[in-house]
Amino acid sequence: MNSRSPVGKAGSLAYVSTPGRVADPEEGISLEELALAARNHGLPLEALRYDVTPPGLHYVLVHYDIPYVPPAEADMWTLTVRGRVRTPLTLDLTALRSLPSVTHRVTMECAGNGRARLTPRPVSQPWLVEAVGTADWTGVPLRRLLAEAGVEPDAVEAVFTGADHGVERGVEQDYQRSLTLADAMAADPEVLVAYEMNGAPLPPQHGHPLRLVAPGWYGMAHVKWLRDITLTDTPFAGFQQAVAYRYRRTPDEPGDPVTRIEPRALMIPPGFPDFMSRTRVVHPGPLRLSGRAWSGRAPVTKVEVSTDDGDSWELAELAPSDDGHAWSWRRWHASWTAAPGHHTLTARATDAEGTAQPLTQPWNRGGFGNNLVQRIPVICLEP
Ligand SMILES: Nc1nc2c(c(=O)[nH]1)N[C@H]1C(S)=C(S)[C@@H](COP(=O)(O)O)O[C@H]1N2
Ligand SMILES: [Mo]
Repeated sequence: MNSRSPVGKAGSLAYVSTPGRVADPEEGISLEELALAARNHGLPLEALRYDVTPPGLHYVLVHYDIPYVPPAEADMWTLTVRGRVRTPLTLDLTALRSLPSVTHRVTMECAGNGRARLTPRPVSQPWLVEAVGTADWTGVPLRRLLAEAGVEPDAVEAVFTGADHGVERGVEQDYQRSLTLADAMAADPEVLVAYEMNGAPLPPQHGHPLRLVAPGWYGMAHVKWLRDITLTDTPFAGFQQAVAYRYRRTPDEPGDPVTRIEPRALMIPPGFPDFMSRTRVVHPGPLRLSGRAWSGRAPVTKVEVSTDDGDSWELAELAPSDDGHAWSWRRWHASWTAAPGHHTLTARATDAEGTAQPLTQPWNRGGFGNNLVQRIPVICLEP
């Protein structure tokens, strides 16, 4: 594999992995992509029908190993809150559960969603469009915990550390991400330290027993297996913050950080599948096209649907916005009368900030934020 190269004596490890590799357009899927795809999984698009994604169907992305927490020890899991605070806290799960809790319905999406459709293709988890899910998360508002600890005036960021651990560019490290103090303390969207998903303890792959939930943010911000929150007086420069998750077109530029979820609409593939030809099959006549749309920047205000590969667009009907669920997807539908032949179906979301999904791919080296519209090839059979 050409993804490993020696680091010599400088590092304690005999190799470094090379993030940000871009596959040669001629190159087939690599073993590292197969290894990633074998442990992570997406949402089957037919499950877009559910308001809240059923257990096991929410997408999963883990960078390292899923930490093992013996069931009998979950209540003893401790979260520390320290750094630039007046009173450092150590809270076990029982203590966290005894604090006032809130539940937020949140649509979460991996920043790498859409990566596998890019040309050239960045070598990483090869998502098509399915790295998304919606859950009801219950926990303690982060701002309440920070207020309890007492934020020092010179604190600028909160750094979140997970219990999982791996190697990035030859250096052993924990999974860590930060939020600015303003984002961490915001009332809307309100960041949660969550211990329940859909009314039950978090499943192992979703962060058991504790995770961060940052509504509106791409997945990487929702730190799983959360064990420490440290307030710092300088911006955090860790790997997952300053090196990975940057919009870069060349390897050396610093790049803008990956933050909020770009708008996206997905259609539930109509009819039934012919996986070998990557086509959906429908019978002629009236059909209801439906799906979900979301944006982590502002509420979705418009979904347009095309049944002729983007030549013409029609407004879809959006389900009424549910005030209590501002950070979860909205249902939409449109009607179509299918006529025999080949068709390409597309849907396009626009949010309240006026940002619309692009019709050409927004390429970058990491393959982040590719919210290019979905295209569904359909064959309509003869009557
Ligand atoms: N500790 C830790 N937190 C993590 C990750 C991780 O690898 N380790 N992956 C992040 C990424 S990139 C995503 S997209 C989301 C996925 O959350 P889910 O698996 O619950 O859908 O978790 C985030 N939180
Ligand atoms: Mo992700």
